[in-house]
Amino acid sequence: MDLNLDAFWMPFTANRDFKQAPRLLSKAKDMHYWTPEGRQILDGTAGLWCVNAGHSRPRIVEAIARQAAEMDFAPPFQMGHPLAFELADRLTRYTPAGLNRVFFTNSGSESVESALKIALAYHRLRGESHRTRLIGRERGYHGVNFAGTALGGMGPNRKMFGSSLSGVDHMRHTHDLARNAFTKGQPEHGAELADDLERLVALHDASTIAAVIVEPMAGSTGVLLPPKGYLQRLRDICDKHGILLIFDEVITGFGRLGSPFAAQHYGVTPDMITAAKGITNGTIPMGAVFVKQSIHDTFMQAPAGIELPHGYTYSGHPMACAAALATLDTYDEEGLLTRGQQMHAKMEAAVHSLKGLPNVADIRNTGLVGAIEFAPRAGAAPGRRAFEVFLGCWEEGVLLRAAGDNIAISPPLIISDSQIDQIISTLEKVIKRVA
Ligand code: PXG
Repeated sequence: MDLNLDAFWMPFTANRDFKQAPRLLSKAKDMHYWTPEGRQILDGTAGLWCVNAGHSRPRIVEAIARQAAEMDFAPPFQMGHPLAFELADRLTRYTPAGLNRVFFTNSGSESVESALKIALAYHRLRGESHRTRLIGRERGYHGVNFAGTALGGMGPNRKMFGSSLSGVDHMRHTHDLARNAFTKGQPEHGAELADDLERLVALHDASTIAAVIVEPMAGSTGVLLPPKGYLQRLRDICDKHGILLIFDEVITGFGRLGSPFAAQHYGVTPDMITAAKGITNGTIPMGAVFVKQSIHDTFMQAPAGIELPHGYTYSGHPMACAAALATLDTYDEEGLLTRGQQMHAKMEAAVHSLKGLPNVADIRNTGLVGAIEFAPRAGAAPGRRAFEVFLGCWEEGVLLRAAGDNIAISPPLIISDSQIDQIISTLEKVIKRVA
């Protein structure tokens, strides 16, 4: 193929390495991708944790095409179009009770920024404008905009960008190989790490803290499940001190764990949920913040006028709304938002069968998610071994994702038993080969 690769500065990519040996995808259907040369690749990552119903599903394709012809765009400020209202209303059938107000964005990063701004504005409207501090957690990922970068807990993503945002602090992460390695499902140990929030309250005073944001299950840093009791303890501490709790469900939303949201899966209800990715099955960029009605109502009691000076040109874009409604129809028709529960045992047995292979330091799983953690290779760059496993699987026709020293498995929720077996047998072969 005669393709000049120079101009496109690729995101989160080792551009020079990639352009030496490109990995290109040009077609997709259901569980598979194809390369421009026609090689078939099994999608073990649902694109990038977003194509939950599988690729190029007819209902969604048709809805997008129909909407593009019907009305391509409508201005979202001081104007509206019916699909955005229909979609917001429909989404509240899936969110935890009480989180029934919806603010639309175009990505996970924008959902995070929007939720944090809503938190600050909420406290201000209640006469608590001193609550400006925001708390994240080590090994968290909240996208790439300034607040998300500051609140995230991945060193390499932060170090290039100066101090980014002041008034931010972090709790410790919950990953504890010494106590929890090779746990199936939620780890037993670590609920007490939620008490880090009490320590931060003691340090900064609760009256300065606006919100805490955590991923209920951390995805990008290698699938870190919450220890049993941890999320409830965070909820209790937030309640005690008037701090808003935000669950970043950009990855866990829309069925990844076997419930519509991780909040339901773990039985803990936050004050806001940030979402994106699976909302449109990855087809048209869209994100959303699901907000407790009581928070929203605080804004509606303010003096008349624009209640929240925030929003995007493409908030509630008609094509994204059409794609999302068709996506929800597909999820419903095929029971995909709870399929992770039925597939959990199969997935668990499959990934844990890799225990004992060379350099496998930990294996984790929940719903249709798995992770294999490798011991770092002495003297090599961090994550090198996992990256070589990723490359090896790609050569063998399976797309997985390297995240630091981990390989993450997050297939479309339509995956079959035999396709799970294909992922595992490919991994077994490649792990044995990569020393
Ligand atoms: N929050 C969370 C929890 C995420 O996982 C974002 C925010 C940002 O979303 P956008 O749409 O702005 O990219 C994400 C994104 C990986 C991987 O390999 C995960 C994400 C993005 C890219 C790679 O795990 N999640």
